Amino acid sequence: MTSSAAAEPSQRQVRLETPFSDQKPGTSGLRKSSQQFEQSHYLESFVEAIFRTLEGVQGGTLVLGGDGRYGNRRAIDVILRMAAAHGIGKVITTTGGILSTPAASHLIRSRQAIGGIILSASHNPGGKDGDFGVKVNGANGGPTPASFTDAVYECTTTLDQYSIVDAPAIGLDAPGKHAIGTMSVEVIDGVDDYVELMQQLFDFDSIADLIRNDFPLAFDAMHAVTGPYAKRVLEGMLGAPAGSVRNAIPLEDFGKGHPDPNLTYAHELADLLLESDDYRFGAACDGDGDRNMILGQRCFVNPSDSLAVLTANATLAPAYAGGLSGVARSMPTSAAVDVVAKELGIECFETPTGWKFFGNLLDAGRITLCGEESFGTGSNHVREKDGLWAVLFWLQILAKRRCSVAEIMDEHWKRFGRHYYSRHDYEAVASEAAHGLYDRLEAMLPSLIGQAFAGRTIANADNFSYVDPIDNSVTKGQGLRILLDDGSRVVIRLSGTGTKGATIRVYLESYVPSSGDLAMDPQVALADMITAINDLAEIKKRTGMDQPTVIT
Ligand code: VG1
Ligand code: CO
Repeated sequence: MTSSAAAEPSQRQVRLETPFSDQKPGTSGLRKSSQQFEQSHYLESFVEAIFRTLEGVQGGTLVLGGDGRYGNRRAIDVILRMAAAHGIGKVITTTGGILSTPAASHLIRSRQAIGGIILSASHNPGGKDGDFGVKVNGANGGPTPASFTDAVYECTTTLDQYSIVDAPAIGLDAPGKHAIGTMSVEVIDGVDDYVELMQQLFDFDSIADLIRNDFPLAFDAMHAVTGPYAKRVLEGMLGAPAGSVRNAIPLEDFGKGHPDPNLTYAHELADLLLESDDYRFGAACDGDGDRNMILGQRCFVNPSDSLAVLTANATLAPAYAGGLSGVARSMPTSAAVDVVAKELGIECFETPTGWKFFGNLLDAGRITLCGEESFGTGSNHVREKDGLWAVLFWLQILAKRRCSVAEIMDEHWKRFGRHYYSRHDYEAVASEAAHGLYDRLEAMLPSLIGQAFAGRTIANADNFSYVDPIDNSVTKGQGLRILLDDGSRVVIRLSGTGTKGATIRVYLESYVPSSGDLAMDPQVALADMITAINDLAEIKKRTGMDQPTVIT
């Protein structure tokens, strides 16, 4: 452990010639290219607005860390010096500045911090030519609500100066206690507390026993933040052979990869599981460690199904042995979990896209598990989705049931029926073309009701809006829904996390009861709806793209 004495910092007010006009956070924090973040005063402007908006700054504790991407260390240095200038009492940061999003959420809660700043653009590529991002979490450990991020944005649009102190950079190479003026800085290992929490939730002995008995697994950390966490847990504690965790060292540019755990960007892992019989289990996490992809031998688990399976099998994990209070899913996530909730007799909520909408339900104890179709699952153990937690949950279920992933899926569908589901992403579409497509479809919605669509009839068509059941806040414009008379549906949204042009997301879902054909390829099962929405929304014509960039 190292320690350094309080330096004598000198405080400066830095004037801004003109405020920035583009610091509006999206679905999950402010995401821009690394180059935009490198403009003079750009990061400082956003951080100043955060400190002016966050409650409890004077003397409060702040958690700070990131996914290790290019810009992480510089941002930590700047934020530490700005925190000192704003009267923060203590900052908890981590060795190498490495801290996953769920681990940050846990630290905020366990250390009674006023909140945290997480440096990540999540699943977006990193490096000098990639993206950087800043997320702010509140005292409950979860993403701050729109009322907060709107206030931060407002503040940036008129900002004329920011405060910072001059002080030498704090060494992040080893745990230690430091100070900048009267503000203390504690550098801790960002993995320790998180691992302890996982041990409380799951039966590590039973999982270790599974892994010891002919259960080869492959985990792809995608050169992002989960490498050190997965190495410690899977190889160090649960006995997976060395090398089971791949791409385990976090790199500033993620090895030039796209740290998004799906079949396109994690195709090396997908090939290992889907094209060979060498592994029983495979998983990957994203840049900041909150997403997960689950694979079995020749079996891909759709994230919407994953949430349903975890819900149906929750009592196999010690943390959830007493049952669940309720569950929630984002609107575009399939209704697979709804069917399970109904059978369990628990509440099921439908929220807009983005983890911040689960916070109130979790805080109020109304839900225990929640998830999104975008490879995000989590529980009330933190206030973020949690990639490695989901992997351990699956391993826990497999350790108790001792069957294959494919068998779990087959049995699940035989019991509950199957929600055929797919998401088609059209990435980096010219902004005007994407908005034109969206606006045109939105204008058409009222006239669609009663019309034929993919051999069914459109029962309803609207733009999803949400009333939070806890604080009654209203969130409008959350995605265009075309609901068919047999329960099938198509949803179209524009992404709020992309940084290049616009990304159109098309979500397709169709339910087959347990008596129907449960073994189809989803692209085949949904083919008529795919054609129908292409025609209706003129997707090919307006984007100039024959195929989606990513199909999940
Ligand atoms: C996407 C996903 C959404 C997720 C968000 C943040 O948002 O669709 O479900 O919550 O990313 O995920 P959008 O607006 O691009 O569709 V991540 O792992 O920041 O942390
Ligand atoms: Co993420």
